Amino acid sequence: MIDFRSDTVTKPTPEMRRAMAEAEVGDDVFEDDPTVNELERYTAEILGKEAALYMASGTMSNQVAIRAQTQPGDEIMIHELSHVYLFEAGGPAALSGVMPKLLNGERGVFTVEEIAGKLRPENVHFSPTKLIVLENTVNRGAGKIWSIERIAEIADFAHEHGLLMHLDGARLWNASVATGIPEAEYAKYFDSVSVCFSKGLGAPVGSALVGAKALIKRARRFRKMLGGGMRQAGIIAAGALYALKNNRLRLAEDHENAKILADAISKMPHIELDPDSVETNLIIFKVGGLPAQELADRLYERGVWVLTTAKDSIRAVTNLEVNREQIFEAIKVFNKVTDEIQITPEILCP
Ligand code: TLP
Repeated sequence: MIDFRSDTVTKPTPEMRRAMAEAEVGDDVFEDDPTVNELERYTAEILGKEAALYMASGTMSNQVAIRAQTQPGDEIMIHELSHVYLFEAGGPAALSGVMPKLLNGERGVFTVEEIAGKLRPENVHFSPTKLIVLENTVNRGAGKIWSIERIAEIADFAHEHGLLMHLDGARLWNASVATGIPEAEYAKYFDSVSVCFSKGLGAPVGSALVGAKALIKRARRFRKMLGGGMRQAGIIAAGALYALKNNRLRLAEDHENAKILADAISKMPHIELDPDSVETNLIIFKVGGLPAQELADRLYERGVWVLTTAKDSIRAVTNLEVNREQIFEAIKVFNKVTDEIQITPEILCP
């Protein structure tokens, strides 16, 4: 199978497994696992922050960030398409007791005006707004990259109004490789940043939350509370460290592959896609003339695995497991499948 379901599907390579097998370990709840400590030090250094905390997942990292920076009853401002809001099992409500104020904006990117229009003044009736959450790149925005200027404007507004900023940077590595803007340059606008090792970088497990020492100390307690205090976690941290050292720059290949695939399929019947909208490794396209699931099933039968994101749309994510040759193979399959589709009257008028 050529697996475009997600960049989370990657498996550790033999070299990564070797690094994991040979990792020095200790008890991380006592903070004496040298591999976890090195991963945290190195991640904080890349992000230009004082400290980092290894987490079991991106979800845990985002949720701990929210818990550590809010009180129950507070409000967080967040885009309606964000992963934290849509795909983290109601975590902000269940774990932090916060009220989400939903923001709009094209492909997951919002403006200062959007926030300003929805920010309510201090008043005994209102839930106090504490945190603005951004996602970069935007998953449901088909890998959209935030412009650094827009982030800076929002950070200025946040500081003027005493609001904190959290970045869900699950794919911040992709944004940096695509723009050449270092991760630390993005991160400097945020109080907390979550990054993932288990997506494009190809590690089997883990994410990290980075920020100031005091915040990370507080986050460590909430991680423990949620059951995320791991013991000889150096075994998995070694995979993350290997990924960070070896797989960041190669994300450019995933981006080129996404571009090649998008250019080709955008010309095919039943597919609606602007190839210029593809900025990183995520492609989301509309399907016309048949249900998206049916197109996904037909692709699957021929060895190309994609996920539907709605009744009429499909996501394809290029990743470390898919090489250039397989991209060309996948294009052939797309060609065949889209050519074969007969628009029957039932499909046109179900
Ligand atoms: N995203 C997954 C699914 O959960 C949708 C995917 O296949 O894209 N932030 C962002 C922006 C993400 O895309 C994801 C995972 C997470 C956080 C959560 O990471 P994990 O899966 O490690 O909890």
